[in-house]
Amino acid sequence: MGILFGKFLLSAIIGLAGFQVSALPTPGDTPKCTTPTKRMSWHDMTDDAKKSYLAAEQCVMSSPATVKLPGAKTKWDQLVSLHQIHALQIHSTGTFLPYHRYFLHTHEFLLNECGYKGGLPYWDEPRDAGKFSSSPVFSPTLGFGGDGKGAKNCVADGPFSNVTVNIGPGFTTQPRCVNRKITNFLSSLSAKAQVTAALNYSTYDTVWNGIYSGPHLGGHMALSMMNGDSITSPGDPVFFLHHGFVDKMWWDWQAQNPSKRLTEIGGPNAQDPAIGFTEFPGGMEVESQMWGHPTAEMAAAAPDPHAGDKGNVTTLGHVLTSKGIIPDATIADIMDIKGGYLCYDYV
Ligand SMILES: [Cu+2]
Repeated sequence: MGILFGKFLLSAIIGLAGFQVSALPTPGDTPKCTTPTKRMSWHDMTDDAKKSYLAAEQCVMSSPATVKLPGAKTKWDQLVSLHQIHALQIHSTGTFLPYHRYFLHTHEFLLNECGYKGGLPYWDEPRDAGKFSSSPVFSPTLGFGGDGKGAKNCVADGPFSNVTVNIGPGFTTQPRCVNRKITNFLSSLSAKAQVTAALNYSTYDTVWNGIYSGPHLGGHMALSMMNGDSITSPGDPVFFLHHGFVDKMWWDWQAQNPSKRLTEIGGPNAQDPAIGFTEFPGGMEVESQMWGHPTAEMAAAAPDPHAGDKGNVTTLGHVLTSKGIIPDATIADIMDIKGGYLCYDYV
């Protein structure tokens, strides 16, 4: 009787302990994604959703910085600065797609802090290919304002006409306006045929560059955000709609073969000095004539491009950082947009 009771008590304790252990989060645990937020094209959002997104973006731009980053005065500057210090490791590399996915997530966190509760918008660019300037994205009332005006191409109408960005151009930190220059004929590079061609590659090693050099670059050329500055283009909030589309392209490719493509990663994790940005000739040193070199403070803030990789090839262990705006993650965490760490879907 006593032994039996003892055994019962023992198994009850083990059971209880087991229950407690499984109820507590353990390292590596990610929450389940049960109700993914919907990321919609700007075309399809309600007027109220557009207004609420634009208001939150204005709030991010007028909120003081909370994390120390070189030259950053506002939360908006923090985002631009993050892109600036990472610029030579997240473009023309295998980390291009994962870092920008994490970067959108960091932006989403700041929008949430400013009260925006909907899913991030993206821009379904093929719908406007060849005629970007007539897109609803550039509405002065329910969009991002129109084409830039004057010698500096400053956006002159809409919610961002009086915004100052303190990061850039290149590796400098000088106050300037939100600016863009739309070129309609270049926006035909965002047509459906170009997107299909980019997603036709069968391996990650080839598709990242198909997207990067194809519709991604085409959009940047057609919009010339922040004077076409590769280092600080996120200063124009249209960047985040464009990169929402870039992220959607990667996801569409992943979803064609999830058993393989939710874990497939590769490519270099930093620019080759002899090549630099693949879209410009001459290599890093020649290209630095366009945007200078990172200052000592920027170089010190830039993360180790090999962190988590044990070499110069991008792996699932690669560390993604926002320097404390949100916690660091690994590429493994962000591969699945409905994996738990991330929880959204494109509709
Ligand atoms: Cu970028």
